[in-house]
Amino acid sequence: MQRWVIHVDMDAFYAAVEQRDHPELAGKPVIVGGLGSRGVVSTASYEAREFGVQSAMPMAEARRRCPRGIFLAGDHARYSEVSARIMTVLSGVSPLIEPLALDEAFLDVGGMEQLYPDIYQLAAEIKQRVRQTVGLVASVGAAENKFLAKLASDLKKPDGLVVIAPGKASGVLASMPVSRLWGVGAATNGILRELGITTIGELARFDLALLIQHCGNIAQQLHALANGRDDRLVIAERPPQSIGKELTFAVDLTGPDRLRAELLALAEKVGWRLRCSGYSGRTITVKIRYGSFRTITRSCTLAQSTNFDETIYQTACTIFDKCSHTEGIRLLGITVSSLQSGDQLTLFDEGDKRRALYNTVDRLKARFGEAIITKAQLLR
Ligand code: TTP
Ligand code: MG
Repeated sequence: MQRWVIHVDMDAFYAAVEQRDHPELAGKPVIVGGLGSRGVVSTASYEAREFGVQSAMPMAEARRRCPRGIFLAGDHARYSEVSARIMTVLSGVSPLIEPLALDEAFLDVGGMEQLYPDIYQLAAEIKQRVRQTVGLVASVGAAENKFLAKLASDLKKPDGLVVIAPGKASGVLASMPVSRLWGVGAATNGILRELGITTIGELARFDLALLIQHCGNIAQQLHALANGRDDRLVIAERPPQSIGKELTFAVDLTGPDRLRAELLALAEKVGWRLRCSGYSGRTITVKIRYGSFRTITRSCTLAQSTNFDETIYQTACTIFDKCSHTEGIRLLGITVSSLQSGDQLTLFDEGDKRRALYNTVDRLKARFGEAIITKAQLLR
């Protein structure tokens, strides 16, 4: 069976999220990073890259190169949320997904030939699903292994789609500098240069025994990569144990209405996180820390797993009502555990209607941020 690995990497990820959420920034040089005197650039939109602005560059240098740039501190919670959404879309393509960073992942798609006429169409479908769901552009590379797939996703950025067909790697690699290989830093680069090796093609043809003499342990790996060989497997991420959220209040809270409103806000956040990451769970746990710092956790396990805000909220209220209310409360938390992949299963029509409602709500949240829509009770 042909091995196929796909690598997905979002274009100018942080900057693209900012441009998507603030349409007035579209087409402009947007630079996200530390705005303090010693800040560095996290990323720059492709418009800003034309001015020579790059990741990891001191912000002061970026301002010199691009005085008309729009400089933003960024919103990391938001990027994580968008990332979770992207990973869920990718998990829908193949359960064998290995996220590498917020904006990139490997997918093992070997054996999916029956579902797609060819690998190019599968890669195109992934780009389209990501664009439809989160409104952002991904570059995608497909090849017979991880190394080549990652290289491929980078070849035609932005908005790239490159397939390196089996056996065609040497043509792509030949003239690339050896620094493109994993494991080649400044030191190894120096050694290779002394051996007269600057391109991957030269390294691929170099005598392995001689290379081991000069580079030691890493030689074999480098030689294999230079020849387009990479045996590493795509390792699927293990599902999380639980998903939750807790909140410490500025002053200790009392009064059932106020505390129930906090539970509702927490339930809404936890439900959204579950749905974003494609899980539902059966065990709901409420954590209470009283003003005296005494802390208790109480759980309840449902017959069916859920990721619906209301079910989480109602269960949390039932648990909460059974707890002591003689002191003010300093912290409240809700956690959902006993997780399983996928949606709440339900045999009733009611579940389908609610699912449809959540799909609409979640599309709005994914597109415009978590705060765009909330329960009327929470609008105070
Ligand atoms: P990258 O995928 O390396 O960069 P990018 O998505 O911004 O641009 P492209 O892939 O189109 O070249 O990194 C993903 C995000 O990680 C990036 O948007 C910001 C963050 N990041 C940093 O915070 N510091 C860094 O030095 C780098 C490289 C990335
Ligand atoms: Mg990227």
